[in-house]
Amino acid sequence: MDVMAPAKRILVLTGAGMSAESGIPTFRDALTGLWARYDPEELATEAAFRQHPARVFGWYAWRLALARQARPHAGYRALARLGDRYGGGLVVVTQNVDGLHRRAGSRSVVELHGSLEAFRCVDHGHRFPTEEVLRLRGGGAGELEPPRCGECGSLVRPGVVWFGEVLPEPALRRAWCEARDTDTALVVGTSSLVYPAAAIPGLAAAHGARVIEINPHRTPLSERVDLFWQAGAGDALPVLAARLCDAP
Ligand code: BV8
Repeated sequence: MDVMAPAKRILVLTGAGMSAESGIPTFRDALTGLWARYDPEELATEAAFRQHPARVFGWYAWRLALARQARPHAGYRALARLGDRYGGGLVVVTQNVDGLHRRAGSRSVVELHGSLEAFRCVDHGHRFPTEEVLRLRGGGAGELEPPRCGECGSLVRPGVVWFGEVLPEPALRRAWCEARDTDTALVVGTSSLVYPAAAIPGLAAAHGARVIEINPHRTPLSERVDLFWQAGAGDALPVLAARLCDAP
């Protein structure tokens, strides 16, 4: 923990494990029940959506409802507290699409992979109201026919970044800049398997940053970090926040 004491700037990179203690399954186990037989990388693609729109849209509508019901746990609140303590010196770069960092009060959040709250038409990007998606009712087996865009009649898709799609340029640019400028990278709840997000800790380290990982399990990043803290986000982050915020 003392490895973080001299931190002037902190880049926090989070993944699905950050939301596990808020009851949202991690990406690799998000395919529970109805979707258990699919590989997430198969469902989280435009091709899968165009081939099986009701299956893919049903999965995202289910995840949106789950995210809306979820409450940010103590680890989220600890990151918001650290954000208040470090002001502009702390940024949360998240791979998650559930919106929980902002709901917990973090003000500097970069959403690399979009948001479950954003829907748009698959062909022209016309925005579609989230509340209308929440009012839809599926035909069973978790499937849900996507609505049609009121402007052009195309299918409506979730506003997330699918595999094979480029990340939003402003978000990616901000993440690269923060990785180059930070002196501490805190990597929480990610399997460090999906790129380009997984390249962020290495970029920070290449520019002299210390890297700390919080995860109950080891990952491909674990042997390259300055400190591997084997713990859940909800346990470790409040302890870290108390140490850094209450220190004289
Ligand atoms: C792209 C939104 C250009 C959708 C997601 C090299 C460079 C660039 C691209 C690639 C590359 N190599 C391969 C690629 C292609 C691909 C990729 O990375 N594939 C992987 C599988 C190898 N990348 C892309 O396609 C990206 N696009 O680069 O565009 C391009 C285009 C074409 C070809 C080449 C390049 C787009 C990637 C974004 C995809 N969208 N999400 C949705 O949410 O449905 S990715 C999605 O999966 C998540 O957002 C997240 O990023 C990822 C899942 O990872 P995690 O968040 O880490 O979750 P996971 O379940 O895996 O792990 C949870 C962890 O939590 C575990 O370690 C667990 O131990 C831990 N944990 C559990 N409980 C707790 C905990 N930790 C703490 N506390 C707990 N309580």
